[in-house]
Amino acid sequence: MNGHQQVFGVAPDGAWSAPGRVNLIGEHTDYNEGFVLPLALPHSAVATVTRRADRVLRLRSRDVGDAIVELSLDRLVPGEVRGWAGYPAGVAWALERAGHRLAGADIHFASDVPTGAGLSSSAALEVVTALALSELNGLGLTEAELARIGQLAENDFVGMPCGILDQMASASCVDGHVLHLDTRDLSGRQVPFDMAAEGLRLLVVDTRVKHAHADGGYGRRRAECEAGAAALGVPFLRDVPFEKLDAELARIDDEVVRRRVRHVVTEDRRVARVVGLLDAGRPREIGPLLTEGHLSLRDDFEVSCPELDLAVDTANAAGALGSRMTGGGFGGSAIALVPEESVPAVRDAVLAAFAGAGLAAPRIFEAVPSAGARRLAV
Ligand code: GAF
Repeated sequence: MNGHQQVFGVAPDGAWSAPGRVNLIGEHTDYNEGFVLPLALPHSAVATVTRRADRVLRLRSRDVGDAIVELSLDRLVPGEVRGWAGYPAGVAWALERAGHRLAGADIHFASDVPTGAGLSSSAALEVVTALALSELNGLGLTEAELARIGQLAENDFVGMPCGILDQMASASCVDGHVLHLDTRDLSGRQVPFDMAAEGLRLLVVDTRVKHAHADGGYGRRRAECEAGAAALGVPFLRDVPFEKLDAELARIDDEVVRRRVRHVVTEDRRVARVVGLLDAGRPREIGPLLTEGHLSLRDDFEVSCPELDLAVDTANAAGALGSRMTGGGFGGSAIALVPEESVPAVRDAVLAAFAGAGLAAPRIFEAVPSAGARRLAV
């Protein structure tokens, strides 16, 4: 399967898959212990794995050429495995650090999650590796434990200070649903999101841009949120009550921190309102909340960029019910909730707007809420 036998000369013991995601709403709330509402994409990373008798890890990706990355489980050092292999190697490292003793493995990856697009291609690699190694080593990890291992790999092995949104989405989503997740205790509820029944489509516009300051900007936003929580004397911004927001904001001297706080607190509120509308069977009405979330990310949190704003403004003007950037920002993708009959008009308008602005054509596709990580039949 997927070239595993040709590359490693042995048949795989099994195959596993983990998807990328889009976040319907709830952005930059996860590291504030707030709420998120992701759905898994049909795009996923597939890993075929053969267990080895030694402590060698051999990693190969169909998507990045022929090289096999060979590592020892006894000598995994944070920061020393560059590029895509850092994610699976980091997962092995995180599992061992959590006290699990792993057997070596030959792992072959094939992913169709667009990379660098803010669609969690890294989390897909992490979660598929964690699930495969958990099952092959009899660890029996829960979805939340798999996600935590992926996050630990990314935070402490790769060095990206992400929250838990992407890994939980990849590990736990269910097809036809969005996951209403409380990132404080990782309790969640699957909320039905049957767009087709309502004549709706969720379009993803991958702008194909990633601005250079993305990682530094993300870390700075985290620090500003921590400063906001400290100024208000709460452990996390999730603990600031929406009802008292104006009074709380008045207690913050720093104008930038004040806006960061306002985004996070209002975003948690928007997640609750979107869930309320979905539960009430009124998905069309979430559109304005999506757009409101985008404006908050653009103006208060300052993580949008001209390409994302162009995608959002153009989609809305061409008939979308609402649109927003999704994921960390500074480039990457936007989503647009579009009535079926307006899909061609929105697509054409966005393509024309990018061409008119002298930008490369964005990749536009439909996000169908899909299944989370699972074992595949080989
Ligand atoms: C990135 C991070 F990896 C997530 O943890 C989350 O913070 C997101 O940006 C913003 O909501 O995808």
